[in-house]
Amino acid sequence: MRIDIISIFPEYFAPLDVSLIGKARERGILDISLHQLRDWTHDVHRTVDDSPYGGGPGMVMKPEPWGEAIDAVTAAGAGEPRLVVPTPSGRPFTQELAMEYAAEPWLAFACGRYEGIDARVIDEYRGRMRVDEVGIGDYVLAGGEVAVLVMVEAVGRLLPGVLGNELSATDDSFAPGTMRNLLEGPVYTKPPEWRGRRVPEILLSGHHGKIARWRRDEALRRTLSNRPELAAGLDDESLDKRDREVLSERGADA
Ligand code: 6GU
Repeated sequence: MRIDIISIFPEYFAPLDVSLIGKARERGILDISLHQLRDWTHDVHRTVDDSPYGGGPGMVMKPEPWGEAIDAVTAAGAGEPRLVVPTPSGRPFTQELAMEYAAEPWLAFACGRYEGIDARVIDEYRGRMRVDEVGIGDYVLAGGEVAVLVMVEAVGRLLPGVLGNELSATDDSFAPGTMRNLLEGPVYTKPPEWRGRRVPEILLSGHHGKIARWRRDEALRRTLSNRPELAAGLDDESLDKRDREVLSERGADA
């Protein structure tokens, strides 16, 4: 997969040299290029922002450097990328969208700072390629860079050959399938007792059926406790009698 990232702070992306994503790049599974937006300015100050029309606080990113940058980056390749514009006003980034992106051959990220990018830039490229405005949660970051790090990691780990264990990606809390909309329960490793705390005996029992049932109980309890709106949205069809019992247990706060 090819990924282009345009930003006024390409240094923000140093973490992409490390760990899982760094290794995927070394192996040629991921081809990530960073671009300095200011390289497409023409004034001595390399200006990328200006005051908003209509007034208001902050600054808006000017359309001309963005137009030149996106034209240049997208000209250097076959076809067009899917253009992702990180913004707190975007659609939510979810595991489902990560999986959709993982199936794309080419993604381009346009990182805004300040109050955002002049809206005509998005209108311009919507006529030419798929453009998504995407946010990563209900809080406001100083710019799109950290959101792009989040998205690239979530997408990159789904690419074939990136995870050592190909099963790990499908067993995640949000992956569609059996675990869809259920959080993962607690996990344990050796020693069997640490500071007087025992690992739940069921996990040492070797009863695979009982272990699977216990894990599902814990997943349901954790979902109910940490994400009640997810628990409420669980489809009745996917719940058995025991699931319903666990979900109706009174919590300490009930
Ligand atoms: Cl994508 N950008 C910014 N600046 N803030 C955010 C965000 C993105 N997602 C959540 N908050």
